[in-house]
Amino acid sequence: MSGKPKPHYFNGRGRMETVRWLLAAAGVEFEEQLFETREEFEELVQGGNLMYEQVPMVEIDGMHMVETRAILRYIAAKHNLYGRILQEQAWSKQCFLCRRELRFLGSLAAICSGVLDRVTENSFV
Ligand SMILES: N[C@@H](CCC(=O)N[C@@H](CS)C(=O)NCC(=O)O)C(=O)O
Repeated sequence: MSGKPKPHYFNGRGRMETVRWLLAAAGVEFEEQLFETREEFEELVQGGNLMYEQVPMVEIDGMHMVETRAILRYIAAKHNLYGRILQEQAWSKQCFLCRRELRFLGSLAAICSGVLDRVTENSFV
């Protein structure tokens, strides 16, 4: 394991994107391992380092960390981005929870636009 954190994820933003943002905000360089195929993901599963057979997984400080929120908390705590006092922690929690909702709304918008495309295709509009 090199000194740099190594995030493992599918080649897309998904659940890893916040981890990337946080590492960038902390000024930490990282080397990503991105899968292009399901087979590459399965290989990682077979390697036995995914506690729940799911990604995101980040190799960091001798660990193979999984669970997005646990990863975020670890990085934030390590780089003093978690908030030193309760008010700062409340502020960061507000930002984090709002980001989760934006992600949800983004997914919803994608689904809705797919539905709209289908409605439009099947109508005479
Ligand atoms: N609770 C986990 C959920 C992780 C999760 O759902 N990962 C998906 C990709 S975003 C996955 O690895 N799926 C594996 C599969 O579909 O076999 C977290 O927050 O990290």
